[in-house]
Amino acid sequence: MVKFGLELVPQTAIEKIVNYAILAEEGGLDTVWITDHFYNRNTYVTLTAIALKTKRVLIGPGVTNPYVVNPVWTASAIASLDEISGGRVLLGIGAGDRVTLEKLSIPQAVPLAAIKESVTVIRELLRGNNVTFEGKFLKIRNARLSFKPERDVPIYIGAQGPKMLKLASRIGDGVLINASNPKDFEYASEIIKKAAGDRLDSLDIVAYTCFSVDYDREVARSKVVPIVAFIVAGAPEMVLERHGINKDKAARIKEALGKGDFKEAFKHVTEDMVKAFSIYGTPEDCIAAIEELTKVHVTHIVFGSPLGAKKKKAIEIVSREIVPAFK
Ligand code: F42
Repeated sequence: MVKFGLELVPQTAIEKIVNYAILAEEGGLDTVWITDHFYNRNTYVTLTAIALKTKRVLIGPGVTNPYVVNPVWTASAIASLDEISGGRVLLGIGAGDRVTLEKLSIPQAVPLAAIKESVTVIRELLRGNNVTFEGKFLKIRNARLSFKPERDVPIYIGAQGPKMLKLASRIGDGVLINASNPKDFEYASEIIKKAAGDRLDSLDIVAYTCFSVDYDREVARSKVVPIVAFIVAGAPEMVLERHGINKDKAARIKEALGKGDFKEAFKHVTEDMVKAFSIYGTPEDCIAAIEELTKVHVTHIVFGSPLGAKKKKAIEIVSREIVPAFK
């Protein structure tokens, strides 16, 4: 059965984020993911607050990265969170958002090695092992946690590109794919199937969607436009081609965003862009779109930003009308 999760961006007071997580748990969702960007409220502080106020839902960073946060620190944070949540933690890790890394003058060097080595080291530390490691990205001598979780914590890897998808399928317990359209999952699942081999059945393939629901379709649509503008501006050419999006139109949006002219950028977001990069509309529209994703090997849907005009209302609609349609 398909699993459901909620992405929360800690841009608002932690108390509010915790209340959304409680709503998600009460509404029958399986997972809650907290994004990680240094300029928002701290991911682990937010997750700790959620851990203390929830009982069942699985929680984790979605996703942290090994450039800003040293993997040994991540291992310790995840083990601590596992303890305080009663064994409900998932770790989401990825190569990091390039724009954010640039602000810190951190080059996203050797991202494949960075993820592979970090996952290896974090897993060993979480198993209570003593780690000495000499890699391209990480060099660690005689490191060990003074405590450890009582189980193997599942590790999910954020991946979009072909090489990262391959790596994630080989070493991850799950793959978090930032996409909302079946075409992207058809593409990804070909790579995943080949790379995962025997592990395919146990691999959790997650659609980390840009999602917006409202009884008024136009209201739902208006909320995804700004996010879609940023996705289009950052999308590789191959992805634009996959969705038949005109490169010049995408370039116009990128240029306007670069100048900070959001109104101009959003004006150029077309219907094909919105359809390619988001799930939006009435509950029925969203159910139909999710059904399409389940046909292309997606095993887990994460409802991501913006969710809707009002987050609380959107989570209630998701819990009451969308999730039950799949149970
Ligand atoms: N990033 C954040 O910073 N914070 C978040 O909260 C966050 C959430 C999130 C949720 C879901 C998700 O899927 C991604 C999310 N991200 C978040 C983004 C994430 O951190 C990564 O940036 C993203 O998932 C990585 O995307 P990607 O698979 O396209 O990987 C990049 C690095 C890439 O270019 N991959 C290429 C590929 O084909 O997969 C390979 C690049 C390559 O070959 N590199 C060479 C190498 O050796 O590694 C050398 C390159 C060089 O010059 O160093």
